[in-house]
Amino acid sequence: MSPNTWLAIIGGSSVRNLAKVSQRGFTSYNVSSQFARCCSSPPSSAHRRLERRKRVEMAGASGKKEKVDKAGPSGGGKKKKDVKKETGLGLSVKKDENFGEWYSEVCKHEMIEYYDISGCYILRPWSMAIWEIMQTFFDAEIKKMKVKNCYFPLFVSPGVLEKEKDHIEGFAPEVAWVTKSGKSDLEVPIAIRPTSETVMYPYYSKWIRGHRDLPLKLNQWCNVVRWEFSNPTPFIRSREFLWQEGHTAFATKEEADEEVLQILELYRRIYEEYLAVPVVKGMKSENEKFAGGLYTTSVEAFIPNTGRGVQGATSHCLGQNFAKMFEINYENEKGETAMVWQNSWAYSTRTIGVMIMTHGDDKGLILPPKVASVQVVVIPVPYKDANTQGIFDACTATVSALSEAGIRAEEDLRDNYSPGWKYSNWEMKGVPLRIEIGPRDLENDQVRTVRRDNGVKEDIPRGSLVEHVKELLEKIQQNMYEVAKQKREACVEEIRTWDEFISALNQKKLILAPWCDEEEVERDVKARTKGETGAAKTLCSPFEQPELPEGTLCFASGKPAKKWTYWGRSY
Ligand code: 87F
Repeated sequence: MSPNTWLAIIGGSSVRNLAKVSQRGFTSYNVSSQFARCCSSPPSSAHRRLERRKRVEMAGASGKKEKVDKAGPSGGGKKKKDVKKETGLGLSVKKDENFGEWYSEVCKHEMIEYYDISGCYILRPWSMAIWEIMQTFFDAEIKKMKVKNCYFPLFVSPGVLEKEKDHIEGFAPEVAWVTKSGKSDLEVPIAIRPTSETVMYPYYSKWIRGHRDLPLKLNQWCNVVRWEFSNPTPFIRSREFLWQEGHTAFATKEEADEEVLQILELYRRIYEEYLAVPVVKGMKSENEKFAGGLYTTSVEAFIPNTGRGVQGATSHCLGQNFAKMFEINYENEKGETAMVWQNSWAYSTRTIGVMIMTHGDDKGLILPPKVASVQVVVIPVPYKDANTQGIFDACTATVSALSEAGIRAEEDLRDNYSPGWKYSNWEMKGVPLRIEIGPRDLENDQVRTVRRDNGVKEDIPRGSLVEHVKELLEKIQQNMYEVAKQKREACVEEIRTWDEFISALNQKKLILAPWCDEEEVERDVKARTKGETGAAKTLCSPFEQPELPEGTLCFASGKPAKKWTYWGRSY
């Protein structure tokens, strides 16, 4: 592998482009300009470039195959009619009509900002808060398992990457390299971590000496860089993303096996309990597992609108492959030299993209209460002759009462927006519950609640505000999960023959098929389904297996089936 064949990224040009973008100042939040967003001044070339790239990147969410321009940081791609209509409030496209554009628009309110380097996105506070809530949960859980946090450097020397070249070979085109400092070439180019096995394991070899050094359980919260060339999509596939990566070493395979499943269960909980997204736990096929490991387990989600599966998180048992490569040996109780058993596991900011795709609707985002940084927004509804100050005070008192009870609540007392505009704005941002307070509510000592998930309105006495709101938030969380699960279940199709498989694939189904579990057969299915929208592959073999009657045949090869496996196109 010559560094020349890898991508070199460094230098000042991107920084200069960034400066241009930030001078545009085209985001506007006042009432009059909301109907003419983006259109008030002639777009600069940086703006035009950014807009062009956004169109290419929208195709990513819809799952269409579009390539990122390999030539440079500005991306580019084929020209497409700009379909965005300015309708002022709300979204300009419907989820069912143009999923890619819908996703992009929803993300922009106010989860991400596009950046002038293709495949890179700014995570705004609205999405970062969600990441932090999941992080708090997961971090506490792994600490209960005696995992310790650490931080290893971002840079990888070519030497250690080379050491691991068998497993890195397939990934090599995605490794980004620093080749210069200022104007001079570096003597030795330095890679930017795409994952940290090669960064961490030399030190595992140094730190693990005797059986008392085991188990070693480390985790780091960090960013990684993978220079992808296809379908950049906010959160789902970006060139830099945030994740946690856990790397553990044990004396026995049994301990490693047990941890793989403990971690996978935490990933299930993140999706199902926090993000209200149903997932399937299962085993990856030989083709789809992490090549450097022994076996890979995953949680898999499904996006009904595009008919695509999405790998939610992975928990790998690495076996002793890396221990061999990096000489991670220890002296066991009998005084013999033994090799460690290792695991690695990760979930990333992709989780947020899956959540947006699952729950969003034609009004915008819908955030599950457990991850929403604002769970309740309180909006005053003053009328001409009403006691405006009294209404404002009631709003403030409501927020205080909710906040004291540990509910994340905010008031919107801005006087330059109408209540109707505020309703739409907070709906677009996905706040799970809205409270409206008007003159009649003040008279009746009540507030009006409006659920974001189903629009149901209710008047509740202020005396029981906190209990009611707590209950409502729990109901919303539960309902979002149930609705998402029903939608996914409606897409599952159990098939037995090749014709049924193709028909289900064309209908964007999540296919459950009896399979012989042979690598060659999966490769063949991929080749036979390759087309515009990407090939079908295995997603996982669910741990919960339906009964497989004796004599059931593989849908693709006609050989005896060994297991039920989920198949589909995927992100
Ligand atoms: C891209 C470039 C270089 C994925 C890559 O899943 C290397 C890699 O090793 C690479 N993309 N991978 C596999 C990552 C495996 C593993 N690493 C630790 C995980 C969990 C956390």
